[in-house]
Formats: sequence, C-alpha cells, structure tokens
Amino acid sequence: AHCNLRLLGSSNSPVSASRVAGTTGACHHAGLLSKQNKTKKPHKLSSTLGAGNCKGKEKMTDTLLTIALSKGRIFEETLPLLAAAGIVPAEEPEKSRKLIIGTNHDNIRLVIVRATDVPTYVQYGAADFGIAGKDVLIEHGGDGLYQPLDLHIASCRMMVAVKKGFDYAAASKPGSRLRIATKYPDIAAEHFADKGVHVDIIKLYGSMELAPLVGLSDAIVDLVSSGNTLKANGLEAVEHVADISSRLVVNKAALKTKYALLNPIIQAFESAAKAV
Ligand code: PRT
Ligand code: MG
Repeated sequence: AHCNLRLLGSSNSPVSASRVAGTTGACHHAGLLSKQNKTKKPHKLSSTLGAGNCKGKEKMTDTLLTIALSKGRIFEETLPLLAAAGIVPAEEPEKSRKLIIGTNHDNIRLVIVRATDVPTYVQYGAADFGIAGKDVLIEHGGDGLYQPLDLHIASCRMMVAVKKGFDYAAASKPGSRLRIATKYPDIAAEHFADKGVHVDIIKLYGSMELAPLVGLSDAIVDLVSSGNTLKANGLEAVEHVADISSRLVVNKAALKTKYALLNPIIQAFESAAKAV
C-alpha cells in the first residue's frame, strides 16, 4: 500500500467562490435566510436581517459566508453556538471526508481545517470567520484578525509538566537552563523569559508527553484539561502558564463588507456563549 503525492489546483479562489455563490436572479438581500430551504422553519434572525424583504434594490454580491472550523472538540462545542445563530451543518465532519460542508443556508458553508490553520484561512479571507484556541492565536500572532469574543469553549490550561520525581523547583531557578519540548514555542519562550530561566526550545507537532520520558527534554509546555494524559504517561503538571479557551476570529475586511450578515451571527454567538 502506498499513496500518491499530487499537486492539486483549483480555480476556486475566495473571490471566484463568492461570485459562483451569487446565483443569478436570486434575491441577495443581506439575509441569512434569503436562499434558505423553504421547508425549514425560519429562524428569528431572519427578521433582524430583513430576510424575505428583498425588493430587488439592495443587491449584495458578497453574500457567501465561509466559516473555518477544526474537527473534534472545537467543532462539537461550536455546534450549539451555530444553532443559536440558526445555522445547522448538513454533515458531520467526523463522518465525512468532505472539507467543505454545506449548511441549512445556501449562502453559508463550513471549511474543515486543522486547528492551527484556522487563523490563516481567516487572515487571508479564504474564510470570513472561524473559531480558534487562544493557544493557536497567540502563536499565529493575530495579523488581519478581529477577535471580538471569548466563546468560553474548549477550555483548558497551558501548563509546564515534567516526569514525576523531577525536581522542577531546583531546575527552574532564575539563571538556570532548561530544555523544553512544545508545540507552542512563542508562549513557552515568553513564560520562561519572564521567570529569568534560559531555555532551549524543541518544537514538536504532537505527543509532547513523550519528550521527557525519552530524554528529549526536561519539561514540556502543553495543554491540560482532565490531566489524564499526563497521568497515563507518568508526568505531572508543575506550573501554570495560561488559561486557554477558544475565540471567535473574524477577517477584518469581511467585517466591513459583510457586516449585515456577520453582525447578527456575532450577536447570537455572544448571547449563547454567555448562557453557557
Ligand atoms: O489533534 P490535532 O493534532 O488534529 O490538532 P489539535 O491538537 O491542534 O486540535 P484539537 O482539536 O485537539 O484542539 C483544538 C483546540 O482545543 C486547541 O487549540 C485548544 O485550544 C483546545 N483544547 C482544549 C485542547 C485541549 N483542551 C486538550 N486537552 N487541545 C488539546 N488538548 C490535548 C493536549 O495537547 C494533550 O495532548 O489533550 C491532551 C490532554 O488532555 P487531558 O484531558 O488528558 O488533560
Ligand atoms: Mg489534538
């Protein structure tokens, strides 16, 4: 069994995609539900947006909304927020191999990307908005992103962890030197700089817990939620670095050009996030 690496091209740039979506003759008033499946019950947002009140005057070309989400915990915890905004995905990304998933609105689609890639898709306008962990956003830097809301989902803690029995207090005195394995080099570097500890950072892409066990590093900087992964690998958390949760990130240009579409969704997310 072997796989082929191929260069795949597509003419579906974000710009052409939005043009394609603007089907001719349809009413493109700034309404989420302007092209909604008629059998579906209209959501209350439709009145806010004035859907169904198209008089043919305000024709919007930019009616396609693309939302970047990652599979797994963020997707699951985002579903209720999407539902609060009247958006229901047509498929479950875990069960589908599709990377573009439609919703109950013809003009709203989801793109399924790696958690670390969400800010990049939104930054370049390939997605109008998305949801990303604060961990990912700090490492990305936030260029081109408007971050209006902490959604309080996918919450966890960024921690320093070591092999059980390792004397971290002695090893992390100001002026000492530590080897740190992490997926988050910027966050780790800043944390240890603040403590006055010199660090050699080893960037990893996964299974950080292994590094101290095989002598690759003295400690790791990683996310912890239940603590079960650390425990199962004979590690212990020894220092808090940051509290992490996921944020809504919006493309700055889209916020202006698609404000009428985006604002009600942001509002709905805000109320739903508060209610949790
Ligand atoms: O998993 P994959 O490599 O595909 O991508 P990813 O890890 O970037 O994505 P995903 O879906 O696992 O995480 C997306 C976001 O969820 C992260 O960017 C965080 O903001 C947030 N989040 C919340 C977490 C966790 N909790 C979490 N526990 N992300 C990862 N973990 C991992 C952690 O790295 C460790 O390996 O889960 C393990 C620890 O979990 P416990 O419960 O055993 O402590
Ligand atoms: Mg993961």
